[in-house]
Amino acid sequence: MIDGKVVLLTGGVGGAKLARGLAAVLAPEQLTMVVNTGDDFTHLGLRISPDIDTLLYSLSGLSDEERGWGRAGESWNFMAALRQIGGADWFQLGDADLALHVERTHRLAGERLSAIIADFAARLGIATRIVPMSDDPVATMVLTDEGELPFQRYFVARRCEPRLQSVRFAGADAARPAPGALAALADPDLAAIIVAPSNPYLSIDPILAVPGLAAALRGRAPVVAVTPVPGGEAVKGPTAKIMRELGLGVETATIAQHYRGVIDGIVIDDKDDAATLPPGLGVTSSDTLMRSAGDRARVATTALALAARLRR
Ligand code: FO1
Repeated sequence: MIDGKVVLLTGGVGGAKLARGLAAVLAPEQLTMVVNTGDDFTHLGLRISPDIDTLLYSLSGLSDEERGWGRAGESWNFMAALRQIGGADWFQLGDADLALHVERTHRLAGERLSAIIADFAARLGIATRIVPMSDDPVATMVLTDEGELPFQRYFVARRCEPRLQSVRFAGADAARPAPGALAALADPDLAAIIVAPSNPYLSIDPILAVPGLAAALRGRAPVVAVTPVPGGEAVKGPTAKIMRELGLGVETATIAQHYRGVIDGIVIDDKDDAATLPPGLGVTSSDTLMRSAGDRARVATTALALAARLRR
């Protein structure tokens, strides 16, 4: 496999499959996941961290695989009762999921998000480190033809229907990387940094927007991305729609161009054309669709093998 430590940069639903693949093929102490928190927001007084929670549920086997977020076998009594008394019902909070948000919000009065998540992960039996990109608040804001919308208003309430014009990450300039993220990137044994096939514009860019993190990525170990648009199609979610709205070609070459200066290599899909990629990148090709545990492990191994090759 690969000797040394691995850092995964990831969002939620799109990245969770590769996260599971890496967790399956690496020893827990080899892997740190640095997770987007630009989607985090305060709702009904509760602090919600969707991408972190998606990883917590995915890696502990509690996730609803069909929906992609939240817990399997969830009940919705809270939402029904909330609706009855006129509460905001555009964002679904399952009864069991609610425990995570209530406890996180309660503990945030005196603790850092990264410490709380480390504790949740340990209690859910997850040995891999899950680290928020920052303990400081960063809020993804989407400028659309309907005006500027906070991320969850755009993504969930408006189902990504407004035409996207640009994205900004409020608070990112002043955000410091979470200590665990910096420590993982400064580890002398670091062998690979993998960029998950999450939405580049909404899930990975917020991580890269945290100033100290972007700097800490450079020159440490090969950075390898996995395409989120195999064969020019997004597997799930709005990546393809957003790319079209930004006037970009929906293809892996556009993603490689977007990550220029950040990545050293890219795992493209067998359906992609390597000839269209920017020169100078390490490239390997695979079937990148991850339907099964075997697929997830294969894509993880492919990305790690490319990083190992680029390290030599
Ligand atoms: N996504 C939805 O499309 N609708 C929801 O009602 C919703 C609720 C929700 C609650 C907790 C949580 O952790 C995630 C939730 N998500 C929901 C998913 C999430 O908001 C997005 O998929 C991510 O932010 C994008 O990565």
